[in-house]
Amino acid sequence: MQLYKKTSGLTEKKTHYCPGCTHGILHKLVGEVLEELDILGETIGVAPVGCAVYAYDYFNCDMQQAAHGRALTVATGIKRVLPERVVFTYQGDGDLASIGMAETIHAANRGENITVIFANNAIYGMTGGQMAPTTLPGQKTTTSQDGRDVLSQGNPIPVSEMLAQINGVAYVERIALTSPQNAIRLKRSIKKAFQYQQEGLGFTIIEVLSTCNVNFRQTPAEAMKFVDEHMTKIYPVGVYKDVKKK
Ligand SMILES: Cc1ncc(C[n+]2csc(CCOP(=O)(O)OP(=O)(O)O)c2C)c(N)n1
Repeated sequence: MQLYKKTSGLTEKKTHYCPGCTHGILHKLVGEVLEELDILGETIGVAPVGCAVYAYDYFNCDMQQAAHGRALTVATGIKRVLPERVVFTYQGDGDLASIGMAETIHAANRGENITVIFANNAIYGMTGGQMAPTTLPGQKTTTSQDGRDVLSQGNPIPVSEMLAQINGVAYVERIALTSPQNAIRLKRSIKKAFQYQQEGLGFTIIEVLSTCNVNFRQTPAEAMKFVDEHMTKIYPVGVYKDVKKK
């Protein structure tokens, strides 16, 4: 009896992700949703700059690469030219909330009918673990070696809370990808976001609290615990906006 089958939503290419990193699991969940909704042939994804830069090699749908932070601008162009296509961006927190913050807020404010998969690992993973706008207070990174000091470096940016205030936004949820149960919940939410897009309801974003065990200088298990015990305190999980539940 076959219990598990690799999703056709991902290509056969082996990913380059570090052991313990959650990008791979997140790719798998998005791939499974695209397969289950039977939209692989009509979906266009936009890959970020960051650890997920090679997402264009992994998702088994049309993909476009954007410059760092510009994924939502590129996705806007694609969606407006091809409104019948399902369009998503896949972005890290440096990409979406630092260099790309203006693009993020304005795409949301315009109510672009796009789905955003936002991997928030509280750090710049690809470039060696520098502090991101999402780094936790006191968190040590290569550019905050004594821990993030909020007096000089500001507080972590709460992306989901901020975007939930914007009229053009249809659905915002934050989930921690730290257990099989949470992965099941996350997959349900990703599916809902794509379905809202299919219904033309507007901007949808799923913020995924993720691990970067290598740059956290932790084991994969410790990194999961860090997300559950520390990240979720600063970034509480939950649905921040759902236009269907007013
Ligand atoms: C215009 C520009 N500025 C800076 C960089 C360097 N850079 C590449 S990836 C990255 C950070 C990526 O971090 P994040 O988006 O959080 O993704 P992660 O790698 O953690 O998944 C930076 C600063 C770049 N490639 N282009």
